[in-house]
Amino acid sequence: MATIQLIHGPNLNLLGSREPVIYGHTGLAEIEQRCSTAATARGFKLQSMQSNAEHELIEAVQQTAATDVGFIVINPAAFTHTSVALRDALAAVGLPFIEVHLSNVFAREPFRAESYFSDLAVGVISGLGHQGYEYAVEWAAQYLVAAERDN
Ligand code: CA2
Repeated sequence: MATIQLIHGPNLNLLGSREPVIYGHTGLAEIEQRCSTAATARGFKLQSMQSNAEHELIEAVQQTAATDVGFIVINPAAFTHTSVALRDALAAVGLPFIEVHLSNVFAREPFRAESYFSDLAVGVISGLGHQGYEYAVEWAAQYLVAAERDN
């Protein structure tokens, strides 16, 4: 069974401790635990990483090519709006991915409505808080079940 890779971009290590009105009260560890439970319930493993450094996120994406990762769930955070390099890494690896945002990026400053990832993503979830990650992992698991069945 494949692995689902969760990738969190810069400043998301602060979740649960700052700006709860925008980003909620749930910390990264709890989000990862919930996603892991959702993946395991469907027979998949979940790996998770967070970095504040663009090159580490790029390396994490590149490394999936040498593993059994079959799907990526990524919140690129501020790199959503700036990083051609992270976009290129996802395009190069070619794995299906869902772009997740805790907040509704379309209801905030105009620059947050621009993403370097959305056109490559299988789908985008924005504004559903921490549950957005769980929905994405659920969807990824169903996608992988169907892909394994059809192969
Ligand atoms: O809504 C999201 O998930 C974002 O990806 C979060 C990014 C922001 O730049 C995007 O436009 C939308 C910012 C992440 C910062 O995370 C923090 C968490 C807690 C406290 C402070 C920042």
